[in-house]
Amino acid sequence: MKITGAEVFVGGPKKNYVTLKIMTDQGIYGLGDATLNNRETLPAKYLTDYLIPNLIGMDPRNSEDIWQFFYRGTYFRRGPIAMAAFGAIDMALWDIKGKLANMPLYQLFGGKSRDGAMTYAHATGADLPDLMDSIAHYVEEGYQAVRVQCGIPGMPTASYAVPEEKGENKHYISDFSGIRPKVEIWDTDKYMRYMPDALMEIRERFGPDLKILHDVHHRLTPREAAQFAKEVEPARLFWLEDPTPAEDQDALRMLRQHSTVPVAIGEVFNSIYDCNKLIENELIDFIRVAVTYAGGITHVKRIVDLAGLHHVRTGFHGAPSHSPISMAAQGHLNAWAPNFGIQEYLVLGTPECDALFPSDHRMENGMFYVSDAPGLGVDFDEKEVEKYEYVAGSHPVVRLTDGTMWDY
Ligand code: CS2
Ligand code: MG
Repeated sequence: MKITGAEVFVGGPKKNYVTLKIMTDQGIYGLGDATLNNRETLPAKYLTDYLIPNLIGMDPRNSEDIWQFFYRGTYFRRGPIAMAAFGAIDMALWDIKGKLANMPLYQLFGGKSRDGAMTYAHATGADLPDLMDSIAHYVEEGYQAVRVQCGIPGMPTASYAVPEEKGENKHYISDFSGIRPKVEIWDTDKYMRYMPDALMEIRERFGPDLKILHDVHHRLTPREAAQFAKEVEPARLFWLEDPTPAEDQDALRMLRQHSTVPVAIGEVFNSIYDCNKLIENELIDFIRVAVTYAGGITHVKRIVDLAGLHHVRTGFHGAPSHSPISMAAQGHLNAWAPNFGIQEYLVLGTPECDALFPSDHRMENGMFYVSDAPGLGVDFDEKEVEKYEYVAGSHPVVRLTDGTMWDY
C-alpha cells in the first residue's frame, strides 16, 4: 500500500482550520488537523513544502516509523509548528488504519472504557452577575462541568476570555481584524483580591455538584500561584488551569506545598519532554496536551500512558482551537483512556461547521459520544471549504499597568 498524494486546505467558518488529506493507491484517504491558532499558514507550508514530498510512496500503515522518520529526521526537533504538521500526518494515517481495519479508532487503542466522555463548556461574563447567567445557561443545557471566567472590577481592560459587553459570549481565540494584536492591561493584585470570593459565590449559587474550572492563563508567579491556590480551596474547584507560565516545570512545587487544589497544565506543550517532570513528580493532576500540536495520536498516547502511571488524568485542550478532526481523534482517545479526566468542548455544531466536517459524533447533556464509523469517523467537504479564505487574526497581548509585557 502506498501514499499517492496529499493536499492541505486552509479555511473554515470563523476559523482558519488547516486540514490535511492523504490519498492512497487503495482509494482510502485519511484526514488530519494542523490548526495552530493565529499561525495557521505555517504548519500548512511546512506540510506542503517539506513533509508531503517525502510522504509520497511511503506505506501509510507504518504510522510509527513515519512519525519517527519526520521527528528524528528533522534534526531541529519539537516546536508547535513542526509538531502540528507531524500531528496532522499522524491523525490521517490512523484514520487510514481504522478504515482499513473497518473499525472505529478507539477499538484499535483497546476498546471503550466508557460510553460518553464528560466535557466542559466555557462560561464567561463581563462581570460576575453576567457570568452567573452564562453558567446557568450551560447548566440548563445539561453540562456537569463549566469553566468560569469573569471581568474584574477596576481592571483597565477586559482580560482573558472575558467579553467587553454583558451578554456577549466571547471565546477569545482570535481577533480577526489583522495580525497586529490588541493590548490588554492586567493587574495581578486586583485579580487575586477579587477572584477567590467570586469563585466561592459561584459555588454557593450552583451547589456542591457542579464541576467548576478556572483558567489563570499563565499569569501568576509561583509564589502568587501558591497563595491563589490556597485561597480558592473553599470553592472546591475541579481544576485550576495554567496558574504559572507552563514551561517552568519546577514552578508548581511551591503551589503543591501550600494547596491541594487540582492543577491542569499543558495546552501549549508540544512533546512529552515538556511535561515528563511535571508528571513524574506528580506536580499536576490533569494534562492538557492536544493531538494537534503535540504530534498527533502516536505521541499523545505516550503522554497519556506516562500520565496514567502517576495518577494524572487527561483534560485535552479542545475546540474551537482545533477542528472537528482533532476533536474526533481526542474523542477516540477519551473513549479508551483508562485515565480519562474531562474534555474541553465548545459548541462547534453550527450548520456551517457540520457541513464542512460531517460526522455522527454527538454531544448530549455535555457528554461527547464518539461514533462507530471506521477510522476517525469524520469527513471533510472539499467543495464547502472553497467558500472560505484565510483571514489573518491574532491573540491579544498583555501588559501590566506600568506597560511591562506579560503573559497572554
Ligand atoms: C484556552 C485557549 O481553552 C483554553 O483553555 O487557554 O482558549 C487558548 O487561549 C487558545 O487556545 C489560544 O489560542
Ligand atoms: Mg487554557
